[in-house]
Amino acid sequence: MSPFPSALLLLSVMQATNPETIVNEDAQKTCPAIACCPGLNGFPGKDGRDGAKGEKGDPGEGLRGIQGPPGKVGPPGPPGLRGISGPMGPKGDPGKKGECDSSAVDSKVTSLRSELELIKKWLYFSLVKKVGKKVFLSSGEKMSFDKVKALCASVQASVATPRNDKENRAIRSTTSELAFLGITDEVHEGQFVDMTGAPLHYTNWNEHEPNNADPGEDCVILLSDGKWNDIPCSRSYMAVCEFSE
Ligand code: FUC
Ligand code: CA
Repeated sequence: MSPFPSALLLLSVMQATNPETIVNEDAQKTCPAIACCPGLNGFPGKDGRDGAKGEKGDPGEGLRGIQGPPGKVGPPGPPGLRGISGPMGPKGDPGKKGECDSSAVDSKVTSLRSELELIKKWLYFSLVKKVGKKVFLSSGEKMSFDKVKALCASVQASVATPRNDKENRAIRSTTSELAFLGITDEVHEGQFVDMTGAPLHYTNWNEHEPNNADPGEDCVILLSDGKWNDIPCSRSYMAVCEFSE
């Protein structure tokens, strides 16, 4: 606040308390008494309201404080990928010998064997043909040669392959349909072999066969009279498998 109003106030007070001692030439000329003097200034008013907030100042130049303590531990993440299997453990101790009645087991095995033999005899009545230790059985379904191979392999058998007239007739009698034999010349055209790749010692080709008439006649079927014809392997014929007893 300027000091001027305070000095003016002091002068005014002095004039008011002792008017005769104060020489004021202007006042004497124009106003003879106190009543003519200019009014006195009042006391300063109250402080005004706070002004608007100023802009953020520049960062201070003092030294930076030390780093605060670490924050709280966050929530656990999702589970990771399964790890690789560990090495195989050591072999375990031998188990204790089971307590069982061996004579009861023996008699059960004997009864199961005789029941199995009986069931085989029932099968031999029609579906299954047995020659020596070989058994031929038709699935009753027609399919490509690859599927016949897969089907026979799935029952631990192979595609029926006659080694003599008796076996050829047995295979023929398992079905009234034309059936694939386990014989092909897929590897070397004209060189028919069995399923192990061995050359044939027995054949029963029809007249003028094998003729590879349809290029790619690499498989063989058993005709209704028991003779053989080469045909394409992709065609569907009856599946007949052979089992060794
Ligand atoms: C004979 C056979 C062929 C085919 C054709 C219709 O030529 O050799 O394989 O079956 O007939
Ligand atoms: Ca042919």
